[in-house]
Amino acid sequence: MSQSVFTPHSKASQGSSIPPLKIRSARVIVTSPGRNFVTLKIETDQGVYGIGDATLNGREKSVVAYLEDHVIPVLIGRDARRIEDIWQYLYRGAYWRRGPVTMRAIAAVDVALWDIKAKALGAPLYDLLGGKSREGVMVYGHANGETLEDTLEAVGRYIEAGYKAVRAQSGVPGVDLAYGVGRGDLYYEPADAQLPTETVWSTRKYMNYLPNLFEALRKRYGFDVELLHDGHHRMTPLEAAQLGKRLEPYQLFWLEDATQAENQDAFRLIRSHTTTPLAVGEVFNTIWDAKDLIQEQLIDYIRTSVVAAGGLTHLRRIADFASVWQIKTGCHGATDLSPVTMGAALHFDTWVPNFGIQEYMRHTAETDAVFPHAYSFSDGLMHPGDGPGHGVDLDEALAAKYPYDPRQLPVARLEDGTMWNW
Ligand code: EZ4
Ligand code: CO
Repeated sequence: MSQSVFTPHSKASQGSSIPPLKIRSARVIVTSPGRNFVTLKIETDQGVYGIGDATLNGREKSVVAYLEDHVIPVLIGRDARRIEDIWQYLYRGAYWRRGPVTMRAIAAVDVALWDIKAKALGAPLYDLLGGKSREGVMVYGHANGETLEDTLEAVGRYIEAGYKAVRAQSGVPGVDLAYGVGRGDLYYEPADAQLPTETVWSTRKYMNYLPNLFEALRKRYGFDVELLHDGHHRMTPLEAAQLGKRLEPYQLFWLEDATQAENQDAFRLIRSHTTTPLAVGEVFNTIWDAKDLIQEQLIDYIRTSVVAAGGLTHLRRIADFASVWQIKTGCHGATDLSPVTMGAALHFDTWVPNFGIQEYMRHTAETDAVFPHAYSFSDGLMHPGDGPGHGVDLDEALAAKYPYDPRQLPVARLEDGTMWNW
């Protein structure tokens, strides 16, 4: 490490409004209050600390190793104020760029550093990003049911609870364990077993059924509520185009992950056949995954989250790039993203000019207790809180009572046994 670049008391740092904040320690805490979360805590010599989320559902320990073996050793002694430089160091300096493990590790550091800087300034994180652009963050909840009637009722409960937007997923007749259908009403959690649960999928049965669900939803609840749906990468591009067309009368807010997203070109075909708005990107981890989708305006919402895409430093770069084509944000917010990511995302959403919507799946009471947080929900909107930092903490003593519980996400096969996209 070059002293001239990283001396905490260098001349360049004098006169700054924040005193130097030398990173004294960084630790990874794994806890499982209902599901697994990986959290990074960075402490400075000034006593200010920051918290970042590094959870990668079903692959938690790989990020723990990446952080402990390769990231934490190079953080010690650095000036926590230099968020951008540390981001560039971790991204460029690794040589092996991108990927879900690397970018989640970088995200955890980045979010913890933004938390530290905001706390040191005594400001809510949204003020560092550029201040409030709105009074509240519109979120969508997850309604699901085994049958069409169950799903209709579940959507009704969200509307009654004040939600302005609801994602509807339903069991499909003839398909066991369709994506998005929980065993309890509130806490859908797909990572359910030590070895992946095998599910069987039929796109034909799904496509025959889904338009009936949205027809029934519009009949019962009208057109004021926003309705969303997640295809979870199951359709081919042409099937997705057909489904998008058939859903047009029901005016969805978006159809998410209509097809697998590795090949950005595939969305050109879908786009050329349907005006149903398209959202994609919860599995993306850098701007490069979405570059063509954005600059060819093949999507309407970019789903990439703070934890997946290297933290706030990179996510805001994606959002700014998307804004040129009037593409809005729609951050992933499933329960496998910890309350730390939820808090950071709500500060981002409060600032980002091209905000679209934020996914919000409620965490269990045990998770909420382990991660005390300032954010709150009222009348369909969420608020990040106005205290310093991102407003989410970790109760380490309580976290220690919930040891790691290895679980993996399911897999999907077609009816003839062919491996498919879960
Ligand atoms: O399946 O986060 O839109 N939300 C989703 C999620 C994902 C999980 C995977 O860990 O698609 O429910
Ligand atoms: Co999704």
